Amino acid sequence: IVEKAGSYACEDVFSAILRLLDNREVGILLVGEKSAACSRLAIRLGHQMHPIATAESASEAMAHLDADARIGVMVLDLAHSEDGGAALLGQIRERSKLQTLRIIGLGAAGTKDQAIAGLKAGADEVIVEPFTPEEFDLRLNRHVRTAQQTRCLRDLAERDFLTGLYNRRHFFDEGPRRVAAAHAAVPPIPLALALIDLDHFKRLNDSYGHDLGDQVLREVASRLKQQAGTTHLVARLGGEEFGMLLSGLPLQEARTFCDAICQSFAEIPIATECGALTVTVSIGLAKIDGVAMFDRNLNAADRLLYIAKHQGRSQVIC
Ligand code: GH3
Ligand code: MG
Ligand code: MG
Ligand code: MG
Repeated sequence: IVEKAGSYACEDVFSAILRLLDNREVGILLVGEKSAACSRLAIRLGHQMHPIATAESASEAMAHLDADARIGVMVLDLAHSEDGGAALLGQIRERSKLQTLRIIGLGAAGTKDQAIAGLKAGADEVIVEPFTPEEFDLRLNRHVRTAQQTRCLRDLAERDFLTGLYNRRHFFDEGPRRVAAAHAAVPPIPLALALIDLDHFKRLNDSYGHDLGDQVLREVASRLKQQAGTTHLVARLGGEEFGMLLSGLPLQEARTFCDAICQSFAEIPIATECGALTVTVSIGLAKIDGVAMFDRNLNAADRLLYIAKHQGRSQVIC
């Protein structure tokens, strides 16, 4: 990003980044005003579909960070703004989701004060000119590795091992956050909570074995994930029970959405090594109507699920 004097050049910084791109898990965001350099990089990388993004301003940087969860490391030219990036760093560190973003500040020679201000504002480290490409390479590499490890630990904490869906812990963390945000929105965003339980799953295990049961659970999870898309939050809450927090759907539309889920399971069998098996689901669906009511709404959905089971399964009760 910093193209002028010093014992390194923009090109060296870029080639250090290029060497890291084998691992596509961690996206890198470059923030600086040297637009010519940034666009040259973009052109070079554009052909290769690497998760690299460039931004010239703080607002552009925030937009990238909001839109692309793969970004794990940010390289920030501290001279990109009058305040040495302090406002951007502060804004980033305020967001819970961006607490673990690794931030490397780049400082011009003779700007030690700015470097310290950058560290105070939230940069993990500041590299001050002059530095060699090798040094930059080593430092960047370390941050990318840390970002990978953090991501790995986060996945272990919030994902379900069998299906890869979010787990119960994450559902109960993220659910109330989404409820609060939806209530704070103007106008408020309607939410509904669906509890989805496989019908007679024990029989399937008893007839075909636990391994096949696992295989079916993975396929069910994959379908639910696809149905939830990026709008709705889906998690495996336990055994053969899944939760879905539906955003932006009033109860009647949520009902239609859940009916479609129910119907698709009844109509489309799951391909397994023991042949095509039809697995139906029952759904209890409750409207969410209070910020601090996540647990209570889940209980309501659970009671409705119980009714769905007693009324013959493969149906939605709301
Ligand atoms: P219902 O329609 O009333 O929900 O009947 P069900 O048989 O699905 O419900 P029940 O609660 O009686 O049994 C749930 C079964 O789910 C029992 C258990 O063996 C199975 N199960 C739970 N977790 C797993 C898992 O991780 N893998 C497999 N293969 N089976 C699981
Ligand atoms: Mg049960
Ligand atoms: Mg069941
Ligand atoms: Mg169950």
